[in-house]
Amino acid sequence: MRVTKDLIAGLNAGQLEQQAGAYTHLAGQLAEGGVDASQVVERLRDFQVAIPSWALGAGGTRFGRFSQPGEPGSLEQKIEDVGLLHALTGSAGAISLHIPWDIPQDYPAIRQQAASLGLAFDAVNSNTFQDPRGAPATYRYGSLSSTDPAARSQAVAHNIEVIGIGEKLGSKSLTVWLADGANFPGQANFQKALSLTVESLKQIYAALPNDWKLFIEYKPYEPNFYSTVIPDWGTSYMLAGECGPKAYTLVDLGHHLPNTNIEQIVATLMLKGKLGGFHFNDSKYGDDDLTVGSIKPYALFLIFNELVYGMAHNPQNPYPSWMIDASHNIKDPLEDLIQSLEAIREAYARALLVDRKALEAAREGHDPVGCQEILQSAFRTDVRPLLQQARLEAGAALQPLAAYRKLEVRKGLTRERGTRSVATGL
Ligand SMILES: [Mn+2]
Repeated sequence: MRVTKDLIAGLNAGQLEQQAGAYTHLAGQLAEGGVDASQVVERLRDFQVAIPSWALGAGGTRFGRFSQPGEPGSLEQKIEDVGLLHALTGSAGAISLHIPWDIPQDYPAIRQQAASLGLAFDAVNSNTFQDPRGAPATYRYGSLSSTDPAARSQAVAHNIEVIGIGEKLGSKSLTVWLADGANFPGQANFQKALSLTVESLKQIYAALPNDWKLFIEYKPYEPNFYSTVIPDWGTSYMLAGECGPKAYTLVDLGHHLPNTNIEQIVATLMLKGKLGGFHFNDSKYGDDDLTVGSIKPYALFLIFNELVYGMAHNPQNPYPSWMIDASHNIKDPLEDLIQSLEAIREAYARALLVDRKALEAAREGHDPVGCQEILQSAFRTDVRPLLQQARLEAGAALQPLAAYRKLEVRKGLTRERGTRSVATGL
């Protein structure tokens, strides 16, 4: 199924006048505060977020999984889904593959399909949290940190194989997330586990092409509940430093203990030039993988406030790689992703509206009330006309979710794929 530019233009046609009015009104208000709305729109248009191949089927919990009708049953269908998202939103211009769930059979055909939908290949993700079918060694007691040399070398070899697959697709980065850790006090020798992890990561790093980056993701708990080998940004930062200049920390919003000040972590990493990648989601208690912006939109805005500052002031930090890492148990995954993409751009737009000169002056003047007013004035702005303008200019839908429903995309996909198609890998 394909959503063409003509279909979208047809849906937009009836809303053009209303959009022009809303945009002109907001642009006028922003101009009074010295903000050029067209520049914000341009930044929004350029902001592309990768969709992971595992977010296109319904997510499960350890209690069960409820499939959606018409789930993508192959890599080609997953790319097709991301193409649909990109056509509707103009902001999902990349796909991130998970290996071994999505190993391509025909590389030129896969590349050609993605290119025809305007999609690039983002970071490739390795998997050493499940035992590969028929593999001689087990990850039951860890992978890169395992005390079993066979498990370690199998995990290192897998990561190097993933780099090779990514090279054939045009990816430029590898994301490593380790499930390694311990469930009980005394189970693991912390120092030994960390040392072995460094050693393994260095072997993977040595196989990294020159123009690639290694992203090291951290997580405080789960699936292990007592300790995790890379539990926090500090450990990830240290490991990245030990590997070398092509290694970076990856921040996943759900991989923090409740109430962690994530925006401060972002600021520190960007100052040090080590924020490589970002995984968006939202959560109430743990790694809940809920729709971005559904629980804590103000926290997301504060994070973007630091990202915007960092991107403007920290040339030592490369442009981060953006990805959504969320999947839900009961929502239609494509609707869920449209909502997430909207929330990300909304937070970004609001952060772009922060009056930084006034904020800095209020800080210097030791005026916490003024600082709060400046931040919240940007946060309270209804930026939807800016997001809509960015989509309009990109040939995407003014109202992506409404368009998705009006075009009955899920119905169309179900017709093509059947009601029993189950997303591979989940
Ligand atoms: Mn993640």
